[in-house]
Amino acid sequence: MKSAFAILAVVLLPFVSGVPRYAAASNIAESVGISVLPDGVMVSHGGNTLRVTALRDDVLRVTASHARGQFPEKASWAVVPAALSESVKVVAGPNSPNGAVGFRTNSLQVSISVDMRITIRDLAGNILQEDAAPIEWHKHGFTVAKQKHQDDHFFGLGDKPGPLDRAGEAFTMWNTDMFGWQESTDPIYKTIPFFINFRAGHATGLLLDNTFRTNFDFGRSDPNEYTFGAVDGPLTYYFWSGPEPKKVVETYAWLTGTTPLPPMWSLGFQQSRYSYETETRLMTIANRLRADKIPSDALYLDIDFQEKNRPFTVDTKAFPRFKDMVSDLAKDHFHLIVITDLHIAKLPDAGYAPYDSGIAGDHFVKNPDGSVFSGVVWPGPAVFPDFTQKVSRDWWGTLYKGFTDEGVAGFWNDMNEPAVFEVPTKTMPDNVQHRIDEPGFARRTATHLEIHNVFGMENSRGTYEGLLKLQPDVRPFVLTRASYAGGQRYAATWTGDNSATWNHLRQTVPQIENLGLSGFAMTGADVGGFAGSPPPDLLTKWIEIGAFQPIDRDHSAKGTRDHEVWVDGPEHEAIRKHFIEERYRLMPYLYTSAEETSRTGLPIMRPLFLEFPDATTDGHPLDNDATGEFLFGDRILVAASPSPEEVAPYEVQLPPGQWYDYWTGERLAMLTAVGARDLEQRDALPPNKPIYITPKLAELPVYVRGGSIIPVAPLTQSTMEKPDGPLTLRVYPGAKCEGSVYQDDGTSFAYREGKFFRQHFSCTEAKNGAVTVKLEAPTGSFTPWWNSLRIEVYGLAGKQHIAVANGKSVKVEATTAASILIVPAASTATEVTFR
Ligand code: NBV
Repeated sequence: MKSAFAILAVVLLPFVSGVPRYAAASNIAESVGISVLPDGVMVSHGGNTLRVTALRDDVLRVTASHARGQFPEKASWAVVPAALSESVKVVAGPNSPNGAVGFRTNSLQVSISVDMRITIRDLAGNILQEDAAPIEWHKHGFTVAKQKHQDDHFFGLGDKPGPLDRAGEAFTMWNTDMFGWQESTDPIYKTIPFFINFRAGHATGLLLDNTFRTNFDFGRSDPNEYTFGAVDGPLTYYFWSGPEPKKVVETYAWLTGTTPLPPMWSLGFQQSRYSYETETRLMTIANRLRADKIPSDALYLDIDFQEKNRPFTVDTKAFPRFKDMVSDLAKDHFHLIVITDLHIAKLPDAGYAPYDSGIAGDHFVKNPDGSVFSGVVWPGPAVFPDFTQKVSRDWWGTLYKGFTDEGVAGFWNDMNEPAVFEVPTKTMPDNVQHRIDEPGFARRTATHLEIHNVFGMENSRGTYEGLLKLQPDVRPFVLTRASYAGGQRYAATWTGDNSATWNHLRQTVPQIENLGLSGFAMTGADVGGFAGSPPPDLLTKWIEIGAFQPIDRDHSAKGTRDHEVWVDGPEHEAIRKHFIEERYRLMPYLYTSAEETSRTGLPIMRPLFLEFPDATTDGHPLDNDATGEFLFGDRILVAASPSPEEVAPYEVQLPPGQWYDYWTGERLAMLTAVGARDLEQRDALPPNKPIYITPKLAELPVYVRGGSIIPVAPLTQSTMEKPDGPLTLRVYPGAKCEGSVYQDDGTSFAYREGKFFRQHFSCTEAKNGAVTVKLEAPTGSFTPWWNSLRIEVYGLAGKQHIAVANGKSVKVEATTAASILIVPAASTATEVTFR
């Protein structure tokens, strides 16, 4: 199939749609048809047809039909309708003498050879992507092969374990319940068939929108090619160019949606266990968290809180005052999250409402003979909602009413790959029938082979949309284990059943980063590890690092030792508490990052190459050298050890530019080391010299990018508590110095009507060392909790004792680290110069 065939000329074949304009005589048996479309081109040969159209100037949609079959339906579980219906006019041509046809947009040139290989260039003529072979059609599936260069790097693909850069690896997409997965395990829970190709500082994106079992090979089989394909289903993919990696991530969000603004409490520390089995145990945990002043916001109930593992029930012997308990917890500023697995216990005539109402409404997945499919999971024999029917999702959503009425704040959708016990495939049989009844899709029945990978996403969608109906002005919090591309619209996620090992702690960094690049900004890994019992030092280090990850949830499996912050005595507890406290101080910064995510799709936890694509001289991602490092938001760099169990010093490689020590505020001397003087040229600096860190249990190196203004709050014990004191702005002078703070009520949708508070800040550093901090006039109608701003300028070495605010000179407080001035919060722009 891969041999290129020679065609000397082309003829026009009739097309049902499109505007044929190009024809030439053929002197060979097989002919090629070309149809020029307003938004692209269609090429046909040997019964196969390829259509490449432009959704935007920088976004292409490629789709193909095989053996005179029909084009795939223009419907998608991943791509949002608004993006799917976009198109731009293109300019046809140039068509080359060798038969290649093409078109041009305002940013891309597309050329399709007579054997239907696509080459995509930017307007300067640089090749961005090039087919290495014609499409390989299999019995039902296909493989697409692209040219790979030695310096190609690949990111994304969701939760796949292993290194951040996926070059040289191969992967399968098939959502799988994988208890105790390891670094080399594939597949695990999610299918996010999207990757970023990064080469020499330039990035492109590709989403293969096919829900069947798909595969990706980034040069593992052939170092000169990368391939992707599916066993069945549509050949439809989207290609887009950055060239900045951030732009690629933003465009992925344009295609598949963003992570919605989460309730603020979900960014607090979360305590979980499989399981807190009684009310007494749960309340003991809650009370201890408050007594020991461990800031925290959420507690979880795992499957044992239910009556015989039956979803949507409560074991009233173990939880006799469930409603009052939830309300007691709420009074103490705890939000309760309960598990609601999708497998409904098969209990006819037993008065179990989820089963009875599901049967009455015909909401369960069926066998080919029309009987309801049943499989064994936690409750024993169970039935499974048909989440690809909107009406069944709507019904599923109503099941939450009891819990929302009782004040339960969040819901956890586990086992939704879907997991089925006692069968070798660990899931439903391939031939199980799902009904697709969904706006935008043709109504039809599909086998499990097609629906398996979207089942978990549609489960979490049913939960999310159901909660919105029950409580229209409350931001839902849903945690899902399985999902598909676009699933970030409905749920946060976690990395499933990891292990209590040092390697799994290390693994949290690339895994959460790749999930963030793949749309899932609200992600965490079970802190301390799920399977196995972490030794005290491991748990401590994990709590330190987890404090800087988007979802910070301590969780553990049955039979493992206790995991809570205090279990290893006062010394460990003090260290752990210190880091969780720091997370709470950083809550204004974290919440501002989450708000940015909800608009742009840029993740909260970021790999270095996202912010610093040009950090290395040869254009490889700096992350490949600095494997423990990650960015928390766009400004704070956490330099965890690349081998967290090691005692020897490790190397921290900071991206070019000025950096500050987060803990001390000290301006690092790296600039002087490379002799740079011009402040404005800091971005173009050569690599910084490495810093050597001797690992210490109580310490985690954290740095702040020069040119940042970080909003920080007085410590609280939960996000529900009003901070007492000013909002602190930690100002770290440097190039393009800026920052912002976003606030709202933290729970409702009133921000959509303008009830938010947003303020931008900037700073400039004069040659004489004076630093001017500008506070722009805030926007929005929400009144935040602070009345004053405490401006702390770092890196001034305590020299600045005078500040000029609104034309008046005032004495500032100077510590060894910072010059500090408190100013009233104002509704107009304010400027303060420290000199
Ligand atoms: O519901 C129990 C567990 C849960 O704690 C865990 O987080 C999930 O990933 N669940 C899996 C099912 C059983 C795992 C052994």
